[in-house]
Amino acid sequence: MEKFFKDFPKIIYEGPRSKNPLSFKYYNPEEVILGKAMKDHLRFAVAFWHTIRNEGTDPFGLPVMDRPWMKYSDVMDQSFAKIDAVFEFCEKLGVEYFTFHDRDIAPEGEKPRKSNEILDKVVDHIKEHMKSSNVKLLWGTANLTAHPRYAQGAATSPDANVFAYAAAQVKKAMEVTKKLGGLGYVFWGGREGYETLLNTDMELELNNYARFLKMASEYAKKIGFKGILMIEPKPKEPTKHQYDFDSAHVLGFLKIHGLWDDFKLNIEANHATLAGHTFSHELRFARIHGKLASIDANQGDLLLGWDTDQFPINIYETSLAMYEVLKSGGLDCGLNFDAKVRRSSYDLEDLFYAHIAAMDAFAVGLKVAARLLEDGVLEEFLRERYSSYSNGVGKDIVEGRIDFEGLEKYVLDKPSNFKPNSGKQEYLERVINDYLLSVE
Ligand code: XLS
Ligand code: CA
Ligand code: CA
Repeated sequence: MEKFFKDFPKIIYEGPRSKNPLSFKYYNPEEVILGKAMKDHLRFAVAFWHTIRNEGTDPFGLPVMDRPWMKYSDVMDQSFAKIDAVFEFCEKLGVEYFTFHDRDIAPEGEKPRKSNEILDKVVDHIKEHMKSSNVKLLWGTANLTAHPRYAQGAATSPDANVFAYAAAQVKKAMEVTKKLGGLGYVFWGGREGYETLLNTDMELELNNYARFLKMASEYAKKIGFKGILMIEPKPKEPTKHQYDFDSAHVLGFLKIHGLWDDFKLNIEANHATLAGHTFSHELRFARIHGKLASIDANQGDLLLGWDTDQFPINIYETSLAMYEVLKSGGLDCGLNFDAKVRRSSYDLEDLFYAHIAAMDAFAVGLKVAARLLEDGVLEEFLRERYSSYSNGVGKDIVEGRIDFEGLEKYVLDKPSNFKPNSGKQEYLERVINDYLLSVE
């Protein structure tokens, strides 16, 4: 078996003062934080489509990255080499999980039956690697966006034949995910949306989307898949409007269609900002509803209006993200680097630099969030800010013991110029900076 990363050392923790760019300064996998090893809090995953498949093409440019595992002319040889590459890369990096779409790992055949056979061969190759490796599957998914038959959607296609193709593809992808012991399965509705309402039966499409998801959830139960089924919100791109717009849309959709207990959420940072929210907002909304299952860890560029899928290096963001994760009691799955190196970062070593930077950024985030929680600074502030709901009229409101008439009576003879205490935003922002600046 060809070794693709033989020129690189195993990446290890060397501490903040190390000058070695191929080492972790903060990610110390076995270090225990709040009673759990860092690696178990974070459960990092390498995304197959970006790290292994991406060759740096964009709408204006040809491939620019020489990836030795892509050089094989025989498609099956290439598929096996890509699997060899992901295992070798994860092992070098000390990342224990990866994620994939069915079509990332295996090409499509001339009929779905043939596609399934090809996929099975590649899955057997993955299983072989898993026998001697620590590397596991975080989650699997099906690519329902690339093939021309999905140009107008998959489960929300105007054509019932396409619905059937998509169902068959997801059925197989779920079987394969189960076979590989995936912790979850992701549904991302990339083309489940519309370009114009003029040609769209929105009511039928939404109902069909719900029917599709119900069938998927029933099939998961039928085959005994124990992983978490997740929907990944994204507001737009490739379509103008996507039905799984953001956490709130998706959770509302699940409620309306009786799917609440069947799905949780996989939140991606870049999709949050595309929806006009912060990453923390999406995590918070998922978390307070008990629906935060996994994270696609990346970041966007606020000056660009599309999904740039950059490696997450902003420690302010990773700290607030890990705060939500800890408050949620951890993730069912983990942190998947749905991120790609920039087109001009075409060396193999850039793949290492990118992942190392991102892993360190989340390790810092974890440390900061753990200290914030231990010290209870934000909790204490919130307790104080909302204290009027713990007694008196506030308690009556919260416990449903008072109505409009009672509330009118309560305020009628109070001075009109009432004003609550200051929100102290700048004070809190400085507190966060203090924690960031004192991380070790
Ligand atoms: C695309 C999505 C996609 C999902 C998996 O924007 O992020 O990659 O994570 O289908
Ligand atoms: Ca994603
Ligand atoms: Ca994305």
